[in-house]
Amino acid sequence: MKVVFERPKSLQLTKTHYCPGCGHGIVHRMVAEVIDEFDIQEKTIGIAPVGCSVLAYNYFDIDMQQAAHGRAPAVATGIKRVLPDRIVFAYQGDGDLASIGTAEIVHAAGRGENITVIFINNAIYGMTGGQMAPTTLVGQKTETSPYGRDPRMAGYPIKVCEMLSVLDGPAFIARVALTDVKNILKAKTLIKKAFQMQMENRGFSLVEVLSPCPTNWGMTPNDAMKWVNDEMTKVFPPGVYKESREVLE
Ligand SMILES: Cc1ncc(C[n+]2csc(CCOP(=O)(O)OP(=O)(O)O)c2C)c(N)n1
Ligand code: SF4
Repeated sequence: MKVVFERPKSLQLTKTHYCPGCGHGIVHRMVAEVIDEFDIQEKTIGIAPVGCSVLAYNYFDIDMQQAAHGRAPAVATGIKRVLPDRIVFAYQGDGDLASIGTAEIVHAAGRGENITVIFINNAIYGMTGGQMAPTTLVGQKTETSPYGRDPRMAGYPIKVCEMLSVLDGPAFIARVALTDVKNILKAKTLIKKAFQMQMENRGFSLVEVLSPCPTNWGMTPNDAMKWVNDEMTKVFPPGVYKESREVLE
C-alpha cells in the first residue's frame, strides 16, 4: 500500500499533552517536517520555552535545551555563537516572548543574531490558566480581564512583527494564521524560509503563528479556529513584514 502520511522523523513517537485543537502540535509537526526536508536533524538545536510548549524537548527528536522564562533568544544566541555550524531555533509563546522576555527578543533581533524564532501567539497565557497576555485583544475576556481587556487599565496588544521589522538586524519577519489548510501550508513555507535564512547566514528570522487555545478561550476547536480568522487577524495582520539584509562577511 502506498504511504501517504507519515510522522516526521524529527518528531518523537509519543503522545503530546496538548489539548484537542491546540496549535502547538500543528506547529511542532511543521517544524519537524522542515528539519527533515533540509536533512538537518543531526545538527539542529531547539530551545524549549516556558508555557504549554515547555515539554517540546520531549516531542522533537533533536538536541534541545530548556531556557528560563523569556530567555530563549539569549540561550539560542549563546549556542549559535559557540556552535555556528548548527541550526538553532527558539520556540516561544506570547507570554514568554512578548512579556517576560521582551528585552531578550528585541536585542537578539537588533543584533541580527543568526537564529530562528518560532513565536506562537495565542493571545493568552495558556499553561498557567488563561491570564491576560501582552497580545490579548482589546475587549477579550481572560481570567484576569473578566470584563474584557480595557486599554485604559491594561494598554493595547503588542504587535511583535511590526515592532521588530523596523530594526535593521532582522533578515526575515513574517506572520501567519493557523485558520485553515491553505494557511497551515503557508505557515510551513514561512517556517522553511526562516530556517533557510539562517542556513544562508542572513541573520535573525522570526515567524509569528496566530494559533488557537480552545481551552482557555472557552471555545470548541472549530470556533477557536474561526476566532483566529475573524478576530485575531484584524489586530495582527498576516504577511511578510521584512525580507532583506545582506550577508555580513
Ligand atoms: C517571571 C515569571 N513570570 C511568569 C511565570 C509563570 N508562567 C510560567 S509559564 C507562563 C505562561 C506562558 O504563556 P505563553 O508563553 O503565552 O505560552 P502558552 O502556555 O500560551 O503556550 C507563565 C505566566 C513565571 N513562572 N515566571
Ligand atoms: S491550554 Fe491552550 S496553549 Fe495550552 S495546550 Fe491547551 S490549547 Fe494549547
